[in-house]
Amino acid sequence: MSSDFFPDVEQIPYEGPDSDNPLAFRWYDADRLVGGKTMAEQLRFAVSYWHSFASDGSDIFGAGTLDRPWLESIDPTTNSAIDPMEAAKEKMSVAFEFVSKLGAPFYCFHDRDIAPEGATFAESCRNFDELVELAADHQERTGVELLWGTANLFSHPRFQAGAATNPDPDLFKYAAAQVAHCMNATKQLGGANYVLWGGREGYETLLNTDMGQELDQLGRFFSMVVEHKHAIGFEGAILIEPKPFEPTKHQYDFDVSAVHAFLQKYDLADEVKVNIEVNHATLASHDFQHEIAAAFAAGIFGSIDTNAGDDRLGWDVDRFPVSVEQMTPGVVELLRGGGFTTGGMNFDAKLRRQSTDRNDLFYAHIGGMDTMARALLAADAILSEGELDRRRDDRYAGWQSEQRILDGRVTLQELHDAQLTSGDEPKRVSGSQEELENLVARYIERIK
Ligand code: XUL
Ligand code: CO
Repeated sequence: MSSDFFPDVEQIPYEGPDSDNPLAFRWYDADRLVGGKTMAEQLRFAVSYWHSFASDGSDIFGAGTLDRPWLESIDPTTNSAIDPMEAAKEKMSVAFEFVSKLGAPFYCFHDRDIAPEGATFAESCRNFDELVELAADHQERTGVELLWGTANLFSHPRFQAGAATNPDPDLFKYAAAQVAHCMNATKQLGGANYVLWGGREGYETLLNTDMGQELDQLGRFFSMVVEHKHAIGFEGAILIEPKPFEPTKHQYDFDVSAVHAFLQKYDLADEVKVNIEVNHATLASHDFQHEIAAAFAAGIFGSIDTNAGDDRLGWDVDRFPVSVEQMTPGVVELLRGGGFTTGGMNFDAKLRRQSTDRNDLFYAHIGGMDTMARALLAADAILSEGELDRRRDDRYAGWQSEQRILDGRVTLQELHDAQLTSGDEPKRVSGSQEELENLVARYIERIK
């Protein structure tokens, strides 16, 4: 495949809110300063290899619909078998063509997205290494960087009972080898982070599961990852991506709080952070903004997989975000926490199965990037004007003169005795939620 898989698209330009050009940004203006950084630096967008290039739109009811010739096994023009390594190279050229024409600064991948599995582990490693070399050349040529790498420890049937939490130690060993190899490659490609999503680290039934044993295995696995990070001198962050269920009925890294408790138990809270996915947050019955705030409160915020769920569907639909109203509160929490350091926003989002034109992939990303850019502008305006934080600070103002309670210098009995003598009924103050919601709505309406 030549580098013109998307022949009618050149560089996607920024044209401003009045533009009707469907192949232009209306809000994402990479160099525009927002809150002291450029939009590109604030949002750190990444294209996800798997949904965009390694998936053909198939679902459990039907075959793939998308135009992804490198995923075919037979070449329809010659009727001959397609060499999977050649196909992987074509896929990579198209991926870099797309990311650079889009103008996203980053991409991210699973090891198996970029290179085919071999007949043996050694062959899989050789396949992967060859494509990693090629990725290094493409990165160099286009300036696109790697936000994160991750190992796919869930697609192959060998992982049917999990990877690190598998009852069979041979699977733990296999997964450890695969993660070590993928971490080495991520370092080689200058990746800013390394992600671990517990693909099948969970269970279907307790009738055959020793939960304590599995959690200890997972704790040891993550410790080995951290030890390896230091051994190879990888400077990026290690990120766990919480998800409450799917594919297993119960996933161990349920949400940010479960991951934080887990990290504390296994003494990893200073070494590992979280990669928060919007649709995983909503599946866990949280708002996206809840998970961001929980991560900052615990000191483990890392990165964001941005997408959107569907109010009526209780599974991971991975839609591209389209609602500024829905995304703004999450970006408010992101900015309140100080924004990204090594992390960024990758689109863990996929085209709908009927979106079969090549340019649909551009429309999807342009819409997602414009939505997040508008959410950034609204969040920045809300926080710079300061009313929201002033109101929040006012609610806690009483604590300024009661620090001794938080410092542990007052006992429960002393508070009891003081209450007996003062006898005062605490004053009730309005939470003003609706007024604050209207304030946020005003900022969203006025984005310029
Ligand atoms: C699955 C999911 C993964 C991770 C990376 O729900 O979110 O694609 O982001 O393994
Ligand atoms: Co994800």
